[in-house]
Amino acid sequence: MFPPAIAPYLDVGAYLLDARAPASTLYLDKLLVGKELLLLTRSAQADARATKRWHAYFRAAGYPCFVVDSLKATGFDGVLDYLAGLLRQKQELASRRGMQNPVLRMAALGVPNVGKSTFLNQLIGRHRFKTGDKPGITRGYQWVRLFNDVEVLDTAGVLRDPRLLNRRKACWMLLNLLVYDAALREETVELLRVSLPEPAWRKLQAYYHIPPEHFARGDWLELLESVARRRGRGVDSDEEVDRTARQLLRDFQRGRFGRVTIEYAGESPVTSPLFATPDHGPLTADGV
Ligand SMILES: Nc1nc2c(ncn2[C@@H]2O[C@H](COP(=O)(O)OP(=O)(O)OP(=O)(O)O)[C@@H](O)[C@H]2O)c(=O)[nH]1
Ligand SMILES: [Mg+2]
Repeated sequence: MFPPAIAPYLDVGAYLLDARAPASTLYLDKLLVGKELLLLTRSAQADARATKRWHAYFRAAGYPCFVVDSLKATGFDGVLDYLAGLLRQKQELASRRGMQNPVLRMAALGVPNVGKSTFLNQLIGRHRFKTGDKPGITRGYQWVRLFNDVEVLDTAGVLRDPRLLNRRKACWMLLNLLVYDAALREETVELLRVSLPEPAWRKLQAYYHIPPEHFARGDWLELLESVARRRGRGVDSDEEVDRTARQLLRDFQRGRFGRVTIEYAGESPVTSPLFATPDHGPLTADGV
């Protein structure tokens, strides 16, 4: 979150969305309307065709949008060109008004652990912002100069609207945007189960050495049983269920089952209240 007093000085609100679940990770800020830049990040972990559709969907809705992966350093040329274009516009406007040396200011925004600091580090080409694989690494906010005339602001992940958040918790936990919570394990493992495409199932089966006769896609607990059995364990106690669920989620998050997209453009509604869809105009907070 950034202090509201900064908003008028920001030219770009760069929203980092997880390419695997863009609908659940987009929360537009009312202080930055018209300054949005959407970045579909972690794209190397998402299904490439699904990400392409999201990209087209956001472009059709009128938002500048780029597909990036901050660890693989892909997609950054497009972002830099876009920022250079904005800077030129700002310089032209400033010179018409007799002002000199304007600075373009951009804030990286998005849910905890989505990859804001990693994106900025890659953009800057140096490790200036602290990163880590659990939510809540960045505290407060921090400015860094990208070039002489571009400054970027790193912010802490925001959990703002509890009503929207409650419906997204399982998705966030699946993507490691929320720390493991036993109360959400059933919903989260079930979401993983129904989201895995056939090739990912085959990878999962091979990864845990699950023989076909043991392999059941039946329900979330059967899936955990199959995973636990590989280690000669069961899921007879709460602790064992938790241990196995954590392991399964961790393996998914490390990409052991390949590229998996959880939400598809046109199927999962974006519920951020300020978002305007291509067809329906602004949505209400309930996404209807
Ligand atoms: N594969 C992949 N991993 C990424 C990418 N971006 C970030 N990560 C990983 O995601 C984790 C979180 O990254 P951060 O940059 O710390 O996330 P953040 O949004 O700044 O998190 P907070 O400051 O806690 O809100 C780290 O382990 C990163 O290595 C990406 O594009 N691809
Ligand atoms: Mg951070």
